[in-house]
Amino acid sequence: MRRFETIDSTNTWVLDQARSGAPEGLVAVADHQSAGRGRLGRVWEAPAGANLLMTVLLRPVVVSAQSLARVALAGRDAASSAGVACGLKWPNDLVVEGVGKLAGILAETDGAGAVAVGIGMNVAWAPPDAARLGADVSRDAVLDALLTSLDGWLDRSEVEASTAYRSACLTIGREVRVELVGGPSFEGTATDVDDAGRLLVDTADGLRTVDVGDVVHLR
Ligand code: BT5
Repeated sequence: MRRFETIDSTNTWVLDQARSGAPEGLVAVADHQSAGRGRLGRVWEAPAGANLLMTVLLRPVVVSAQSLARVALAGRDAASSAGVACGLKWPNDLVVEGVGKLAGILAETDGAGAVAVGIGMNVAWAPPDAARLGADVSRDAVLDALLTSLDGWLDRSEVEASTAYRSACLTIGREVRVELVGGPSFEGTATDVDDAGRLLVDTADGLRTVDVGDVVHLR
Protein backbone atom coordinates (compact mmCIF):
# COMPACT_ATOMS: atom_id res chain seq x y z
CA MET A 1 0.00 0.00 0.00
CA ARG A 2 1.25 3.50 -0.85
CA ARG A 3 0.13 6.45 1.28
CA PHE A 4 0.34 9.99 -0.03
CA GLU A 5 -0.05 13.20 1.90
CA THR A 6 -1.00 14.85 -1.34
CA ILE A 7 -1.24 13.63 -4.93
CA ASP A 8 -3.09 14.72 -8.06
CA SER A 9 -5.35 11.65 -8.14
CA THR A 10 -4.92 8.16 -6.69
CA ASN A 11 -6.62 6.75 -9.81
CA THR A 12 -4.10 8.44 -12.12
CA TRP A 13 -1.19 7.11 -10.01
CA VAL A 14 -2.54 3.54 -9.93
CA LEU A 15 -3.20 3.57 -13.69
CA ASP A 16 0.42 4.65 -14.26
CA GLN A 17 1.62 1.84 -12.00
CA ALA A 18 -0.63 -0.62 -13.85
CA ARG A 19 1.00 0.38 -17.14
CA SER A 20 4.38 -0.39 -15.56
CA GLY A 21 3.20 -3.88 -14.62
CA ALA A 22 2.17 -3.40 -10.98
CA PRO A 23 0.35 -6.42 -9.51
CA GLU A 24 -3.30 -6.79 -8.54
CA GLY A 25 -3.97 -5.52 -5.05
CA LEU A 26 -1.79 -2.40 -5.20
CA VAL A 27 -3.56 0.25 -3.10
CA ALA A 28 -3.01 4.02 -3.08
CA VAL A 29 -4.44 6.17 -0.30
CA ALA A 30 -4.23 9.95 -0.10
CA ASP A 31 -4.94 12.56 2.56
CA HIS A 32 -5.54 15.06 -0.20
CA GLN A 33 -5.98 15.08 -3.97
CA SER A 34 -5.19 18.23 -5.94
CA ALA A 35 -7.05 16.90 -8.99
CA GLY A 36 -9.51 14.31 -7.63
CA ARG A 37 -11.70 13.10 -10.47
CA GLY A 38 -15.25 11.92 -10.91
CA ARG A 39 -16.65 10.50 -14.13
CA LEU A 40 -16.86 12.51 -17.34
CA GLY A 41 -14.27 15.09 -16.33
CA ARG A 42 -16.05 16.01 -13.12
CA VAL A 43 -14.27 17.05 -9.94
CA TRP A 44 -14.23 15.01 -6.71
CA GLU A 45 -14.01 17.32 -3.72
CA ALA A 46 -12.54 16.60 -0.30
CA PRO A 47 -10.64 18.89 2.08
CA ALA A 48 -7.18 17.65 3.14
CA GLY A 49 -7.29 14.96 5.83
CA ALA A 50 -11.08 14.69 6.00
CA ASN A 51 -12.19 11.77 3.86
CA LEU A 52 -11.23 8.36 2.52
CA LEU A 53 -9.60 8.65 -0.91
CA MET A 54 -8.23 5.39 -2.25
CA THR A 55 -7.72 3.35 -5.39
CA VAL A 56 -7.09 -0.36 -5.77
CA LEU A 57 -5.57 -2.05 -8.80
CA LEU A 58 -7.48 -5.09 -10.03
CA ARG A 59 -6.63 -7.38 -12.90
CA PRO A 60 -9.96 -9.09 -13.31
CA VAL A 61 -10.57 -12.12 -15.44
CA VAL A 62 -14.15 -10.87 -15.49
CA VAL A 63 -15.53 -7.68 -17.00
CA SER A 64 -14.71 -4.40 -15.28
CA ALA A 65 -18.33 -3.74 -14.26
CA GLN A 66 -17.83 -6.60 -11.84
CA SER A 67 -14.80 -4.82 -10.35
CA LEU A 68 -16.86 -1.72 -9.66
CA ALA A 69 -19.65 -3.84 -8.13
CA ARG A 70 -17.25 -5.56 -5.74
CA VAL A 71 -15.69 -2.30 -4.58
CA ALA A 72 -19.19 -0.84 -4.17
CA LEU A 73 -20.23 -3.79 -1.98
CA ALA A 74 -17.04 -3.47 0.06
CA GLY A 75 -17.70 0.25 0.47
CA ARG A 76 -21.20 -0.49 1.69
CA ASP A 77 -19.83 -3.01 4.20
CA ALA A 78 -17.24 -0.50 5.43
CA ALA A 79 -19.91 2.19 5.91
CA SER A 80 -22.04 -0.31 7.75
CA SER A 81 -19.14 -1.16 10.09
CA ALA A 82 -18.97 2.58 10.89
CA GLY A 83 -22.67 2.46 11.74
CA VAL A 84 -24.03 4.03 8.55
CA ALA A 85 -26.48 2.11 6.38
CA CYS A 86 -26.26 2.89 2.69
CA GLY A 87 -27.31 1.43 -0.62
CA LEU A 88 -25.94 1.50 -4.13
CA LYS A 89 -27.22 3.90 -6.75
CA TRP A 90 -26.51 3.17 -10.39
CA PRO A 91 -23.97 3.58 -11.82
CA ASN A 92 -21.33 4.30 -9.18
CA ASP A 93 -22.68 5.91 -6.02
CA LEU A 94 -23.19 4.83 -2.42
CA VAL A 95 -26.11 6.78 -1.01
CA VAL A 96 -27.76 7.19 2.37
CA GLU A 97 -31.44 7.28 1.53
CA GLY A 98 -33.06 10.58 2.34
CA VAL A 99 -29.66 12.22 2.93
CA GLY A 100 -27.52 11.99 -0.19
CA LYS A 101 -24.35 10.68 -1.76
CA LEU A 102 -21.88 9.11 0.67
CA ALA A 103 -19.31 7.87 -1.81
CA GLY A 104 -18.49 7.78 -5.50
CA ILE A 105 -16.56 5.14 -7.38
CA LEU A 106 -14.46 5.62 -10.50
CA ALA A 107 -13.38 2.52 -12.42
CA GLU A 108 -10.90 3.12 -15.23
CA THR A 109 -9.08 0.57 -17.38
CA ASP A 110 -5.57 0.87 -18.78
CA GLY A 111 -6.76 -0.80 -21.98
CA ALA A 112 -4.63 -3.86 -21.24
CA GLY A 113 -6.62 -5.77 -18.63
CA ALA A 114 -6.03 -3.69 -15.51
CA VAL A 115 -8.75 -1.71 -13.77
CA ALA A 116 -8.06 1.10 -11.29
CA VAL A 117 -11.07 1.30 -9.01
CA GLY A 118 -11.09 4.45 -6.90
CA ILE A 119 -13.48 5.30 -4.15
CA GLY A 120 -13.99 8.60 -2.40
CA MET A 121 -16.02 8.23 0.78
CA ASN A 122 -17.10 11.17 2.89
CA VAL A 123 -15.96 10.58 6.46
CA ALA A 124 -15.58 13.91 8.28
CA TRP A 125 -16.75 16.25 5.52
CA ALA A 126 -19.47 16.25 2.88
CA PRO A 127 -20.64 18.92 0.47
CA PRO A 128 -24.17 20.28 0.91
CA ASP A 129 -26.87 17.67 0.26
CA ALA A 130 -24.38 14.80 0.55
CA ALA A 131 -23.88 12.25 3.35
CA ARG A 132 -20.87 11.49 5.56
CA LEU A 133 -19.95 8.84 8.10
CA GLY A 134 -19.20 11.27 10.94
CA ALA A 135 -16.34 13.36 12.29
CA ASP A 136 -15.54 10.78 15.00
CA VAL A 137 -15.08 7.91 12.53
CA SER A 138 -11.50 6.79 11.85
CA ARG A 139 -10.51 6.84 8.18
CA ASP A 140 -8.02 4.03 8.81
CA ALA A 141 -10.71 1.85 10.38
CA VAL A 142 -12.94 2.45 7.35
CA LEU A 143 -10.05 1.66 5.00
CA ASP A 144 -9.28 -1.58 6.87
CA ALA A 145 -12.92 -2.63 6.83
CA LEU A 146 -13.17 -1.86 3.12
CA LEU A 147 -10.04 -3.82 2.16
CA THR A 148 -11.03 -6.80 4.33
CA SER A 149 -14.50 -6.87 2.82
CA LEU A 150 -13.09 -6.44 -0.70
CA ASP A 151 -10.88 -9.52 -0.23
CA GLY A 152 -14.04 -11.45 0.52
CA TRP A 153 -15.96 -10.07 -2.46
CA LEU A 154 -13.04 -10.78 -4.82
CA ASP A 155 -13.19 -14.43 -3.74
CA ARG A 156 -16.88 -14.71 -4.58
CA SER A 157 -18.12 -15.95 -7.94
CA GLU A 158 -19.47 -13.58 -10.57
CA VAL A 159 -22.98 -14.86 -9.90
CA GLU A 160 -22.69 -14.28 -6.15
CA ALA A 161 -21.27 -10.77 -6.61
CA SER A 162 -23.85 -9.72 -9.17
CA THR A 163 -26.70 -11.14 -7.08
CA ALA A 164 -25.44 -9.18 -4.05
CA TYR A 165 -24.97 -6.06 -6.17
CA ARG A 166 -28.52 -6.28 -7.51
CA SER A 167 -30.03 -6.72 -4.08
CA ALA A 168 -28.06 -3.75 -2.66
CA CYS A 169 -28.90 -1.58 -5.68
CA LEU A 170 -31.58 0.95 -4.71
CA THR A 171 -32.08 1.96 -8.35
CA ILE A 172 -33.56 -1.36 -9.46
CA GLY A 173 -37.33 -1.25 -9.18
CA ARG A 174 -37.42 2.54 -8.91
CA GLU A 175 -39.05 5.17 -11.07
CA VAL A 176 -36.10 7.08 -12.46
CA ARG A 177 -35.18 9.98 -14.65
CA VAL A 178 -32.17 9.10 -16.77
CA GLU A 179 -29.96 12.01 -17.79
CA LEU A 180 -27.83 11.11 -20.78
CA VAL A 181 -24.51 12.84 -21.25
CA GLY A 182 -25.11 15.98 -23.25
CA GLY A 183 -28.38 14.53 -24.41
CA PRO A 184 -32.06 14.46 -23.51
CA SER A 185 -33.40 12.85 -20.37
CA PHE A 186 -36.21 10.32 -20.14
CA GLU A 187 -38.21 8.59 -17.43
CA GLY A 188 -39.16 5.00 -16.76
CA THR A 189 -38.86 2.12 -14.33
CA ALA A 190 -35.36 0.75 -13.76
CA THR A 191 -35.76 -3.02 -14.04
CA ASP A 192 -32.21 -4.39 -13.80
CA VAL A 193 -28.48 -3.88 -14.22
CA ASP A 194 -26.99 -6.32 -16.72
CA ASP A 195 -23.66 -8.13 -16.38
CA ALA A 196 -21.91 -5.38 -18.34
CA GLY A 197 -23.13 -2.87 -15.75
CA ARG A 198 -25.75 -1.25 -18.00
CA LEU A 199 -29.05 -0.06 -16.59
CA LEU A 200 -32.25 -1.44 -18.14
CA VAL A 201 -35.17 0.97 -18.07
CA ASP A 202 -38.74 0.18 -19.00
CA THR A 203 -40.21 3.26 -20.70
CA ALA A 204 -43.42 4.14 -22.51
CA ASP A 205 -41.45 3.59 -25.74
CA GLY A 206 -40.08 0.19 -24.74
CA LEU A 207 -37.01 -1.13 -22.94
CA ARG A 208 -33.92 1.09 -23.06
CA THR A 209 -30.37 0.11 -22.17
CA VAL A 210 -28.21 2.84 -20.65
CA ASP A 211 -24.44 2.61 -20.83
CA VAL A 212 -23.37 6.01 -19.53
CA GLY A 213 -25.55 8.46 -17.69
CA ASP A 214 -26.86 9.71 -14.39
CA VAL A 215 -30.11 8.76 -12.69
CA VAL A 216 -32.41 10.61 -10.38
CA HIS A 217 -34.57 8.39 -8.17
CA LEU A 218 -38.07 9.80 -8.51
CA ARG A 219 -40.24 7.73 -6.19
C1 BT5 B 1 -17.94 9.86 -8.88
O1 BT5 B 1 -18.10 10.54 -10.08
O2 BT5 B 1 -18.77 9.82 -8.01
C2 BT5 B 1 -16.60 9.14 -8.75
C3 BT5 B 1 -15.75 9.75 -7.65
C4 BT5 B 1 -14.48 8.96 -7.43
C5 BT5 B 1 -13.54 9.66 -6.48
C6 BT5 B 1 -12.37 8.80 -6.11
S1 BT5 B 1 -11.41 9.52 -4.85
C7 BT5 B 1 -10.13 8.40 -5.11
C8 BT5 B 1 -10.02 8.22 -6.60
N1 BT5 B 1 -9.16 9.19 -7.20
C9 BT5 B 1 -9.80 10.02 -8.04
O3 BT5 B 1 -9.30 10.97 -8.67
N2 BT5 B 1 -11.12 9.68 -8.07
C10 BT5 B 1 -11.39 8.52 -7.25
P1 BT5 B 1 -19.47 11.17 -10.57
O4 BT5 B 1 -20.55 10.16 -10.51
O5 BT5 B 1 -19.12 11.78 -11.87
O6 BT5 B 1 -19.80 12.26 -9.49
C11 BT5 B 1 -19.08 13.47 -9.43
C12 BT5 B 1 -20.01 14.50 -8.84
O7 BT5 B 1 -20.25 14.22 -7.46
C13 BT5 B 1 -19.45 15.92 -8.88
O8 BT5 B 1 -19.74 16.54 -10.10
C14 BT5 B 1 -20.17 16.58 -7.72
O9 BT5 B 1 -21.46 16.98 -8.12
C15 BT5 B 1 -20.36 15.44 -6.73
N3 BT5 B 1 -19.34 15.44 -5.68
C16 BT5 B 1 -18.06 15.90 -5.71
N4 BT5 B 1 -17.44 15.66 -4.56
C17 BT5 B 1 -18.33 15.05 -3.74
C18 BT5 B 1 -18.31 14.55 -2.42
N5 BT5 B 1 -17.21 14.60 -1.67
N6 BT5 B 1 -19.45 13.98 -1.93
C19 BT5 B 1 -20.56 13.87 -2.67
N7 BT5 B 1 -20.66 14.34 -3.92
C20 BT5 B 1 -19.55 14.91 -4.46
